[in-house]
Amino acid sequence: MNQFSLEGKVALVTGASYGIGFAIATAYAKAGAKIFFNDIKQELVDKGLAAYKELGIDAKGYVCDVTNEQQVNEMVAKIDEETGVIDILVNNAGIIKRIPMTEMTADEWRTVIDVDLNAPFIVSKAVIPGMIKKGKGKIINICSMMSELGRETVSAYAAAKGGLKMLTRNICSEYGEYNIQCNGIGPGYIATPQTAPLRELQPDGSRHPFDQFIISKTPAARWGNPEDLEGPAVFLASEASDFVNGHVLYVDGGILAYIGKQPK
Ligand code: NAP
Ligand code: GCO
Repeated sequence: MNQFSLEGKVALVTGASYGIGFAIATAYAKAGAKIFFNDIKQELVDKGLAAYKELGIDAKGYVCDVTNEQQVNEMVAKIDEETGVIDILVNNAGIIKRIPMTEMTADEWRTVIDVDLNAPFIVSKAVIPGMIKKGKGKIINICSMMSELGRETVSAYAAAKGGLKMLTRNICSEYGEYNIQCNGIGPGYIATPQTAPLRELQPDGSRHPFDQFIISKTPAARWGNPEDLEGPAVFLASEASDFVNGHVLYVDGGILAYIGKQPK
């Protein structure tokens, strides 16, 4: 049996109407998994369904706010009833607010922590009992460079993603004995709507200063694409990683290993 196959597996990828989640879910479908995803708005779920259909993927979409425990529990129960226990959970849904910390309100802070850290707890808590009953399961948390590094204006996001790295290790520690593997993927700087403001062309047509900064900090000298995450995500969802647990796999083109290109 191909140890990278996801044939017949039930995969829930949160926030996967587009972006990184969509790419991961698409890769899972190509590996044989049944795809379930959610988004906050019906219009985005519909947009996602159409995009999956265009690729020949018969995904199922739900309107569900991952910070709402009742909505999450109802979604997981529906998937369980209609198709079966969730084998693979990807906690992908996430937001960022780029505000200097001293200018960030407590409510803005709480909103980021709620989506990026509390929600992975809520969704993981909802799926783990079924995985225990089934005797196996895979949870993949989408972490970040900010699970390891800080930078100006992203205090809440970095705190959340740092916490998500430790939640990953704790789920590994607490549920590894039930043959549940919980790992993280730490994408580098990926070209999605979330990072579009950092790549906007300047009025004079030049590249955004942050864009140039990331190019100088990445040995691969390019932004990542969502497709760069597909192989690592399939690996962590498959039997090939059954003895990999509590690990964050950084898919960053080498950023974390590199001091950065010296200015000419
Ligand atoms: P994105 O383009 O902004 O997509 C995020 C997705 O999450 C959207 O579908 C969004 O739906 C959904 N979402 C947000 N809040 C939600 C909620 N409360 N309930 C349900 N869905 C919700 O982001 P992305 O770049 O694909 O990033 C996906 C994940 O990767 C995030 O966790 C992000 O932190 C992480 N990440 C991104 C990068 C990068 O460079 N892009 C790098 C490292 C890590 P709506 O459109 O309805 O809000
Ligand atoms: C930012 C970016 C990053 C990326 C990602 C890097 O403002 O610095 O949005 O946070 O989204 O998390 O791994």
